[in-house]
Amino acid sequence: MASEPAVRARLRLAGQEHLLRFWAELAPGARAALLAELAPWEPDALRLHCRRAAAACARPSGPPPGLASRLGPLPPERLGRASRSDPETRRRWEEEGLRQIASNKVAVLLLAGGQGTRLGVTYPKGMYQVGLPSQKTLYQLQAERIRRVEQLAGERHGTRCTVPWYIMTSEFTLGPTAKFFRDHDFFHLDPDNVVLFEQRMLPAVTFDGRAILERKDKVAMAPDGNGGLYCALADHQILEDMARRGVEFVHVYCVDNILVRLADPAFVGFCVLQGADCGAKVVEKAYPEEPVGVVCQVDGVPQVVEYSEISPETARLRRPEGGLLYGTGNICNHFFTTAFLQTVVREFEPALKPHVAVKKVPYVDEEGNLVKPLKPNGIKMEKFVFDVFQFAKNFVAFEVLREEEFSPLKNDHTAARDNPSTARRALLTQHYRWALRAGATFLDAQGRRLPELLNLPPGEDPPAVCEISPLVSYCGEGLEALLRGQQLQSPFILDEAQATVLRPHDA
Ligand code: UD2
Repeated sequence: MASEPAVRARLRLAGQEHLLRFWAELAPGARAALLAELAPWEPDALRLHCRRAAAACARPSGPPPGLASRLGPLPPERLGRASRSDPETRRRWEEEGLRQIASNKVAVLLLAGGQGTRLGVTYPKGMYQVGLPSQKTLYQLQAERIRRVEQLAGERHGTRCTVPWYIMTSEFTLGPTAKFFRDHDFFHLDPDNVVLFEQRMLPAVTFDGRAILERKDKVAMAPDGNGGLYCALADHQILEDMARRGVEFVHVYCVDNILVRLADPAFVGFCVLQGADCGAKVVEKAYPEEPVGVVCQVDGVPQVVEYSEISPETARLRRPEGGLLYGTGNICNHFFTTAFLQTVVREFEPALKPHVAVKKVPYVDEEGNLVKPLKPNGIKMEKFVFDVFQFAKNFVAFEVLREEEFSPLKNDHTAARDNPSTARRALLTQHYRWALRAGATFLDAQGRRLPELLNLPPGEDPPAVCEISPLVSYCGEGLEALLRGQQLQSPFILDEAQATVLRPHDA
């Protein structure tokens, strides 16, 4: 264990000796904890981090100057459209995806290191449940979709296959996530195929470049952004683990989209058949200010411009035929070949530029009082997962329908959009639609037939409550055999037990 004088000397080199200013009054346990936190920091790296943060923050906020003139929409040949392709083409993509899954070549990787500040919960977002009849959490829905897609691929190709689940956590989310999975018996997945690993943390810094103490014995730290993935892959030998399992394709996704299709065979198949090394699933943006990045080109190179970095004027530009010029919305669902990830980790990671987020960071003042600032006072530096797109040799985007695949849970109940109610409604509306299409009708508690509305106005709840377990249907498949001609009483849960009751038995 490093000694206090040694750590102090290193902090002095980095210009951060103030982090030890309460040393004299700390108890032995607190001293040890603080030394353990500070000892691994390299003085040069710490100095550079603090300087960079202050310098980045000193630059005028808003989009980088001149960005608008360097932007262009993604050329059509890079964009596949799931909804506008003929059924035969879609079938080919799906077949290819299922074939790769059946050969154990596909893994999913969840980015779950975020703090979920906007949702306002103190536990990891994946543990949140939005109030579905089944009371399933986001993690459970995801686990069940993995099991179902394994089953679909296995049945199609007569094999037993595995889609390993890699979960990137942070200091905030690792412990509770690991416990939650253990407490829920890994949702019946083999624990060997659920790999949790941790991203790095970085100190939050004041506007004049000083790391912030959140307690007398603790530095304010924040995860290094979802682009911290690439360092974390190297830190924990995740690509080596993938290689051992024979994984060649990885679906990377963010935790909060209740409709996420894990290892989506159509997306994977499309990317593989296009020979892509890197891909992004997109939806048409709902409105210019929607908080999703825009998949586009900067100086002719495919990239994502994040919602925080595009100017309102650019975001509002329209095509001559209507529709947003930059309407290709990133939904944080990415495809990577493991070969591409290896190149990124080996060569390109250091070239990723951190982005600046100015936040309210609680701190202890000179007298040692805890202060909860009312205005932003600190800088967090984050890398973005999509900033590696620029290094791809063959980048493609895959457009899907929002109502089928995107409803993120970002905010608490007080917000108008992307909150627990909108997420719950999106899932239940989708399942109601699937059931109607499969030929079911719904009755109310008194046995009266409920209206059948395939096109509900936005913001309206479906006339009947219907929840379909991902273990029964991954994306609406297989329901006709169970539901055609059935009169279902709302609320209706189609889980595995119910499916057994409904399944036609051979005479
Ligand atoms: C993300 C995308 C945005 C859009 C939107 C759609 C990025 C940088 N931005 O924005 O373009 O696609 O999602 O919903 O991807 N995370 C970590 N470690 C961190 C920070 C975040 O793992 O240090 C995870 C987080 O747990 C979540 C995902 O990354 O699963 C996205 O993070 P977010 O919800 O903060 O991103 P958001 O909504 O600003």
